[in-house]
Amino acid sequence: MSLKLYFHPLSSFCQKVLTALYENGTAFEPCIVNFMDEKESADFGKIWPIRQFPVLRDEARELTIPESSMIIEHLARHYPGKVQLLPDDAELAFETRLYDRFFDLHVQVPMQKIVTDNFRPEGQNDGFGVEEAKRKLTTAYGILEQRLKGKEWVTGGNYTMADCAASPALFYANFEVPIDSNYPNLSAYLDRLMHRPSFARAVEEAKPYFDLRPE
Ligand SMILES: N[C@@H](CCC(=O)N[C@@H](CS)C(=O)NCC(=O)O)C(=O)O
Repeated sequence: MSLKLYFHPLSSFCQKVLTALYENGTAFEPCIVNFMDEKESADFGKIWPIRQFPVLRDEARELTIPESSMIIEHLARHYPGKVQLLPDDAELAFETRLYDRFFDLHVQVPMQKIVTDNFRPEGQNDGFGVEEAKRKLTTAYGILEQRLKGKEWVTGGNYTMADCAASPALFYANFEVPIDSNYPNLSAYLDRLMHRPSFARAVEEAKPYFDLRPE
């Protein structure tokens, strides 16, 4: 098989890429990496020394691609399917990248800050940073609430890479700062994302690992 994905089912950035793969039924070999296992972690470090997943290996092109957005762009270009994850139209492609960046940098990053604080050694937590991250999430929700008015997907009528980015970002962020009745457009959007079969499948596959998440 030409494509190999190094990932973990619980990881939000990995779920973003899994959602893109499932959208178009793209065949790939799943390679789950367990960072708790020293050897698996060291072996993965030989593939991508930064040691962050997801990473895609395209054997046919002899390419190793890190970064979730770059992986999805690669899939869109070389393994296209019925769902155009990156639109041909230059303006729509720009908006897709813009909102993909927005979800990664302004939702995923603060969400990760809050979640990973739970794994810090005792006495080394960063309460100030966590509160700041919660404020950033609230600001991001406000922007998205306006943006999503009258829109099915974040760039309009078509589902794109930006919606793949939104899915795990909002799914996990909602546990940290609830997307409540102050955000009717955003919560309806999250509901649509959750019911999209591609992301629903990624969540289902993550469920066996949910007890690894902090309470
Ligand atoms: N910018 C990267 C972020 C990837 C990322 O943060 N991955 C996390 C899992 S969700 C990870 O590998 N964390 C382990 C670490 O940073 O040591 C992307 O878009 O792929």
